[in-house]
Amino acid sequence: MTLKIVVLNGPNLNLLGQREPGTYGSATLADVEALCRQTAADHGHAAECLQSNHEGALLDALHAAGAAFRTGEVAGVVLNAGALTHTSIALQDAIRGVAPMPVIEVHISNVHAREAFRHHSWISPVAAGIVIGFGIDGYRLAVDALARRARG
Ligand code: CA2
Repeated sequence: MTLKIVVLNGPNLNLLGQREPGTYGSATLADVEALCRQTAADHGHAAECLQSNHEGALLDALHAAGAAFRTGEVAGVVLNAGALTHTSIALQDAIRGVAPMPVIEVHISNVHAREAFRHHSWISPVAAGIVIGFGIDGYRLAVDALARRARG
């Protein structure tokens, strides 16, 4: 059965590939989304991708994914919440609110090798898994993990 894998990217990730290549690499958001679509397709699934610079849009997308998870249409969510990772209790509440839908937290850079304010995540305690520091390949690993998990 074809399932949807929802890929959510938060604030400023639309700038990928345009600035700070030393930290985030040279791939663009379009490259990330193409990688997710291809990885999902390799498993017979479909990636649905959204990037937003607005916290509320990410909350709405999580709620919508949770409703579709309950009807068996969605396998789970890959979430790179950007800097909201370090600030947003609302995102933690939303992920709790859609449990048991699996949400995999992704970070392109190794946040633990960076500034101390990036070391804490409000998402990690409620994430099904965390992929950190593998560049954009982390998205492939996360989509792959959700597809394998859905297989049971
Ligand atoms: O490493 C990651 O994926 C981050 O989630 C990226 C966030 C950062 O705040 C987190 O601590 C770690 C930043 C996303 C902004 O991306 C940019 C890309 C290119 C140029 C400027 C920002």
